Amino acid sequence: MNFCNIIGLVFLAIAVTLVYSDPVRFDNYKVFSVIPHKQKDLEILNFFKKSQYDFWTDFKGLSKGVHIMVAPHQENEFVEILSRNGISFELYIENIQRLIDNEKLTRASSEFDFKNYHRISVINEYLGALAAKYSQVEVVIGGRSYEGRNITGVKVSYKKGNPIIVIEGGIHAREWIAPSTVLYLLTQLLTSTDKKVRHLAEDYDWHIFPSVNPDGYEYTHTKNRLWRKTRQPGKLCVGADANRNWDAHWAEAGASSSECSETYAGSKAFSEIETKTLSEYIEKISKDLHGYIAFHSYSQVLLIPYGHTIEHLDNYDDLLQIGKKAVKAVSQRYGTKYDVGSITEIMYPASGGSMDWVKAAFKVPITYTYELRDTGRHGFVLPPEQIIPTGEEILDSLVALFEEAENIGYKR
Ligand code: 0X9
Ligand code: ZN
Repeated sequence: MNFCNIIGLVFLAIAVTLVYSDPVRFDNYKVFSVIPHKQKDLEILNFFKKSQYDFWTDFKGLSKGVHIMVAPHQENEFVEILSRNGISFELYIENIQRLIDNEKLTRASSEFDFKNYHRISVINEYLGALAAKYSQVEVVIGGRSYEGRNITGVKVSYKKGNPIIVIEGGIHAREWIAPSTVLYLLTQLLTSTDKKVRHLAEDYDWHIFPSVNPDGYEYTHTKNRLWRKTRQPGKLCVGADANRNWDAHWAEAGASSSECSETYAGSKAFSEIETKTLSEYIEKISKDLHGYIAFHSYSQVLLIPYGHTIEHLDNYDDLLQIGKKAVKAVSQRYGTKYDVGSITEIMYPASGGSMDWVKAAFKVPITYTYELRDTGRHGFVLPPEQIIPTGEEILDSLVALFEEAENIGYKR
C-alpha cells in the first residue's frame, strides 16, 4: 500500500468516526435546583456559570430556583461550595441518561404518532401526508438551515381573507415537546369537531412550523440530546442561540458574545440562515399577520414581549388580560399551573428573540411565547406520555386566548 492510500484510509477512518460516533451520554449527570436568597449567592451562581456548568434555567430573581446540570466529576465541588455557603438546593433529576433511555424505549416507530418524539424526516412526511389528505393544507418552506435542510411547515386556509397566525416550534433544538405540541395543535385544527376549535381553524389562516431549527433538532436525535443552538460552526464552537439572533435589540440583554455560550447571539443579527430566511418568509406575509405564537420548554409560563426591557410596551395590558384567560384555561383539564407576564419580569432579560422581532417590526397584536411542561422534574427530557396531555391543555389555552382577544376587540 502506498503513502497516499494510507493517508486516504486514515481520513476515511476519521470521517467514519465523525459521522457515526456514538451519541454523548449523560450517565449520572444530575440537575439541581439552587435557590439564591442573598446577593452574595449570585456570585456563587456566577462562579458556576463561568466554570462551564450547564444552566438549564437562568437566574430569575432572588428566592427563585435556578436549575443547573452537574456532571459526575463536578458534583463534589458543587455540593461542597453550596453547603459551605449555606445556599439551599434540591436534587431535581438524579440521572439524565435514565430519562433519555426511557424516552428512547418508546421511540421505535418510524410512523408518525403522538406517543413518540420523531425525527425530522418523519415529521416532514406527516406534513406532506396532511397536505395530500386535506385540500385546505399546503406544504410551505419557511426557510433553510445551515446544513441545507428546509424549514418545512404548512399553511392551513379554509377561506380567503383570513388574518394570519404563525406558529413557531423548536427554535431550541432540545425542547422536544415544542414540535410535538405544535403538531398536535395542527392535527386538532384539521380534525376536531369542537365548535370553538373549528372557529379557530376556519376563521384564521395558519402558518405552522413545528421545527425551525432542523439541524439542531436532528443533532439532538443523533449526537447530543441536550443541544440547544444552530449548527453553523464558528471559530471555536458550533452554533448560535437562534432565539437571540433576531434583529430586535440584538445582543443587548441576556445574550452572550462568546461563541461557546448557550446564549451566543451570533456574529451579527440574522447571522444564522435559519433566522434570516424565516424572517424573510414572515415579512412576506406580515401585512395580514394577526398573531405569532412561539413554543419552547420548559417552566410553564406564558411570556409577553419584550425581552430587552422591563417597560410594558405596545399592547402589554391587553396581552396580560388575554394571557390570564389563557393560563386559566391551560389549568382546567389537568391542573397544570402556568404564570403569565413579560419576559423580563417573569423570566430574565433575553433580547433578540423571534417574537420580539415580529412584534416590533410589524406591530403584530397577538404575540406570545409558551414555555411548556414541566417545571424541572424532567426538564427538556419530558416523557413522551406527556405529549398528548400537553397538546390537549395547550389547545384549550389557545381557544381561550383567541376568544378573549376577540372579546376585547382584536377582530379577525
Ligand atoms: O431563553 C429563551 O430563549 C427562552 N427560554 S428557554 O428556556 N426555552 O431557552 C425564553 C424566550 C424569551 N423570548 C423572547 N425573548 N422572545
Ligand atoms: Zn427555548
